[in-house]
Amino acid sequence: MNAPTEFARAVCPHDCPDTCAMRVTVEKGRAVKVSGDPDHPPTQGVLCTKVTRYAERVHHPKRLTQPMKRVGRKGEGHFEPISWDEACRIAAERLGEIGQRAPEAILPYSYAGTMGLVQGDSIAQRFFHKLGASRLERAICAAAGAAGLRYTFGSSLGMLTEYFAESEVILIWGANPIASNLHFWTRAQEAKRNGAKLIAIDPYRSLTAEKCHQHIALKPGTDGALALGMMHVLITEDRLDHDYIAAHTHGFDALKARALTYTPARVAGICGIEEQVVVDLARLYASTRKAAIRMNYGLQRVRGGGNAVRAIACLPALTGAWRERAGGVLLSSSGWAPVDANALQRPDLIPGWPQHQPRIVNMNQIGDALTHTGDAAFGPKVEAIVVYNSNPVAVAPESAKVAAGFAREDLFTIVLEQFQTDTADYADLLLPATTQLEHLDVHKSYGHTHVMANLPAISPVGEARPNTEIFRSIARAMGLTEPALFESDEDVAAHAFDWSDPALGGADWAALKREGWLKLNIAEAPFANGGFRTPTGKCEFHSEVLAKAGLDPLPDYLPPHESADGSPELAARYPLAMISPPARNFLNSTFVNVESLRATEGEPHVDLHPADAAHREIADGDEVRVFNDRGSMRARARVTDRARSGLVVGLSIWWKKLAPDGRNANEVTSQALTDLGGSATFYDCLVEVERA
Ligand SMILES: Nc1nc2c(c(=O)[nH]1)N[C@H]1C(S)=C(S)[C@@H](COP(=O)(O)OP(=O)(O)OC[C@H]3O[C@@H](n4cnc5c(=O)[nH]c(N)nc54)[C@H](O)[C@@H]3O)O[C@H]1N2
Ligand SMILES: Nc1nc2c(c(=O)[nH]1)N[C@H]1C(S)=C(S)[C@@H](COP(=O)(O)OP(=O)(O)OC[C@H]3O[C@@H](n4cnc5c(=O)[nH]c(N)nc54)[C@H](O)[C@@H]3O)O[C@H]1N2
Ligand code: SF4
Ligand SMILES: [Mo]
Repeated sequence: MNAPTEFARAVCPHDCPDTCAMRVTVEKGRAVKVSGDPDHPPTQGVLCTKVTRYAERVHHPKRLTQPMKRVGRKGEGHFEPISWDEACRIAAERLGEIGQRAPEAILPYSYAGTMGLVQGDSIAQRFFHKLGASRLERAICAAAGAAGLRYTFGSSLGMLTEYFAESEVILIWGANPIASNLHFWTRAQEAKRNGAKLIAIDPYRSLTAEKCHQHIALKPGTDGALALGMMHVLITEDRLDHDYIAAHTHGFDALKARALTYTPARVAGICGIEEQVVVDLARLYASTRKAAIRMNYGLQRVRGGGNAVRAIACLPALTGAWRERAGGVLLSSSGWAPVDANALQRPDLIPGWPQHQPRIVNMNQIGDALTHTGDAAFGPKVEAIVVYNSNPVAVAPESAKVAAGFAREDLFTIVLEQFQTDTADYADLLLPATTQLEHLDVHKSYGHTHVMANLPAISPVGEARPNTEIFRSIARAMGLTEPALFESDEDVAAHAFDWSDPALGGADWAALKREGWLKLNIAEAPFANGGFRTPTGKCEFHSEVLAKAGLDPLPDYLPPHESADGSPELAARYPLAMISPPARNFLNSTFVNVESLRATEGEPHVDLHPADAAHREIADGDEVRVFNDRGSMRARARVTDRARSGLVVGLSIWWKKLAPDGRNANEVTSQALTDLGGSATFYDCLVEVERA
């Protein structure tokens, strides 16, 4: 299957559903070219623009290549090089001392700089578990949606991407695949050429929405209501698959009673759209079983995000779309891969586990956590933070608080990074990490159903080390002897999956390494005959698990925290809803420092509707100030009807220090959480805009 190697085989490590297979051309020890593997079915030989530039990033002149310690004041970003021995000695001394006295005062902070299971979640977790450190709730992105799927299907499961090409109707819901899920877009276009109708549901006319047949520009955070309104039409017009409902769902009568309260007229009012749009959408959706929904995470970054995903996830079971491989819904496919999280992360290493459970800090509230002085409820003040695979000073909400926390002189901060990010500026110890071309890893995907192996293509640049090796080095310097901390990357990778799971078809790590990827065995129409992974084995419209937790067992619409319905007083002062979804040429805050990509994005912009601009005497191209009680940022106004009225859109996530005013959209976003899953609410944010 795979050609012999004049190239090395790698996997795109980024937090993107596509998890592309890459070919790396190496000359004299340098990666000179990275391209999409034509043999890998999901990749089809194509990488996105950003990652085509991966070699430029790997050999970028500003790569961190030596361990460094802080010389100036916190946050100034002045460092001097030291040896690895010295760096590990300092880290071991401080973490050792704090760990003896108050282990929970140590907090790891990480997210998806790499999606690799080895460099992401393995030795690092084992290390912090062994110390008894605080645990991090990794909920900055997808936790509300994951919870919505878990309560409805039992896990993050959905339609197989390839069959969207055969769908007749595709709802692209809270998703902007041209920017953030390119290989799905290819399938959607295939379907479009075959006559499928594409509908975007998005408050903003995104790059994707403008290429669909219809764009439904609802108010942000109102998707749950729209889904319930669709159900109202499906039920009152009897466009239901009664057999599927009887055999494979749980709680239809209760759901029906709930949905009947969401008349199209009521829903139209909540969503800010025409009543007929709700009716027509439901009718179109029910017109074929080859009706597919591609949700994405954009719709769940609001208070009601978990419920909205749950409501939408119920739709294919009502119409029986699951009977077709080209019908159903996909938000994440990650639950199909039999990852052995316990083997990777070893929670059993926690002293006193499971009776003793160290506290959990939600990463979305890192601003509050780092500025908390400690009390009985919170536990000890955070004295040390170790950041890897993340750039919280740029990406976490309510940035002023985050920066204030990191600026604490009494906080010991270690940052493992490839570049000197906004967060790295606050480090006491800044440790150089390898990139995907320099280390070994193993991947699942949340957009397709292959598992993949990434083998190093080049030696580490400078003195950079893989995350795993950095934690092993610190553990050694601390005198720890737990064997699990010193397992090789290869051994960790070999145990990343439960190889006895039938989805892996009897393969093993050696086979995965040899082949580069393996397609999981999953039925083409995975829920045609039920088989959901919930307690009832059915698609749970009504969830006993939620009921037992004292939560609403049925999906519902919850108004955003910050909206005229949710907080009228706030809405009177800050009438505009701001969303800050990803810019096409950045990947979260990664790539912002690659000059060619930053040049394409230009400078920070905010898009606002002509009526909202006129009202504020703002002209296209004016410099504006976006603000609320939490903070402010400056940007260049683009006056455009891409943004529906009442909406402000600031494509993100800029490095603060590369923005003209040293700020980004997270100055105004809030630390409030979603209904389910404790997720971030980046798109639940009221602001005002004025000419600067
Ligand atoms: N180029 C690029 N690709 C990326 C990323 C990147 O930064 N850049 N980030 C990666 C990551 S980490 C993730 S999580 C995904 C994110 O990508 P997606 O999951 O697609 O999510 P977003 O881009 O946050 O939002 C998608 C769309 O939802 C819209 N939206 C915002 N609020 C609402 C709402 O309340 N309702 C509805 N219906 N729509 C809403 C936005 O306007 C946006 O057009 O992409 C990944 N891929
Ligand atoms: N306003 C606003 N804020 C948002 C969002 C939004 O849409 N709007 N999106 C949110 C979402 S969906 C997400 S997922 C988060 C993303 O937040 P993060 O996961 O923090 O993502 P990045 O900003 O890409 O930062 C990842 C960092 O990891 C580093 N890195 C990559 N590989 C490695 C490695 O192997 N080792 C080490 N040590 N470092 C590595 C990269 O250099 C990069 O600086 O941001 C969230 N923040
Ligand atoms: S960021 Fe996504 S689309 Fe781009 S190469 Fe990586 S996996 Fe593929
Ligand atoms: Mo994300």
